Amino acid sequence: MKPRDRLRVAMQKSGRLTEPALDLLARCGLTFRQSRDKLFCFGEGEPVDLLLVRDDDIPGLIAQGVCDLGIVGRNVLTEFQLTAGRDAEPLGELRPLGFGRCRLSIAVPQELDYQSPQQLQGRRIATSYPGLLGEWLQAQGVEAGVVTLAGSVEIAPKLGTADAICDLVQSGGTLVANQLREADVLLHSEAVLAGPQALPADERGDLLELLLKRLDGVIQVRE
Ligand code: PRT
Ligand code: ZN
Repeated sequence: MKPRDRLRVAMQKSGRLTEPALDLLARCGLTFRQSRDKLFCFGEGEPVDLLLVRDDDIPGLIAQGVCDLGIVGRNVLTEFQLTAGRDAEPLGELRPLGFGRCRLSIAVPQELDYQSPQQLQGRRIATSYPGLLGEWLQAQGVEAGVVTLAGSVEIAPKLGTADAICDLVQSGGTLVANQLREADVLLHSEAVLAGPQALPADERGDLLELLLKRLDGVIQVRE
């Protein structure tokens, strides 16, 4: 990658993390001129630009060096770290950001008397997080079939394509609406600032330090 003198931050274009992420950046004193295609936003005050993308693409964009930082759910970042392969640039969680809180949980049909993960032995579990689920099953010593679905995971038990699911839960309303209940928590998640483990060696390193300092100030005021 060529040395750059502007920092590029990837964030979700449209979704749960968009408004709180923009709000956080504004509190850090960053303002942006929105471009017409709304994919790239030029930073007006500081040399920090935004790339607006799908949340799932954020870790890959950082790993490829297209962006320097990203605001993304820990669930998406960790799944990338587990599934990207050994050659991918290792990413780190630079700061937890305190919004977008949820958990990645196993949920089972309401009538199932769930006592332990061992009851999942030989069952099929639908998820969009095969990496995180696979790691957890292995840690529990459970062998189960992992059915990877891109979305609408919660209807898999009703359709008969899975016996249980592993999905994000916030209020629990979606589970109740689908006659499921939360049985075990795999990961507590929130939005995080993700970045490479090593600071860029050009001006972006100084900018990143400045941004982290402001972020810490903003987060402290909130707490
Ligand atoms: O288009 P793009 O791919 O960018 O968006 P997306 O649809 O993949 O993501 P989005 O906006 O739904 O979520 C972005 C991030 O917000 C997630 O990766 C999580 O880190 C975080 N987050 C916080 C959540 C939730 N809460 C949440 N409740 N993401 C999803 N949900 C879904 C969940 O999948 C389930 O369908 O909401 C439902 C459960 O909510 P409750 O309140 O009924 O329990
Ligand atoms: Zn997504």
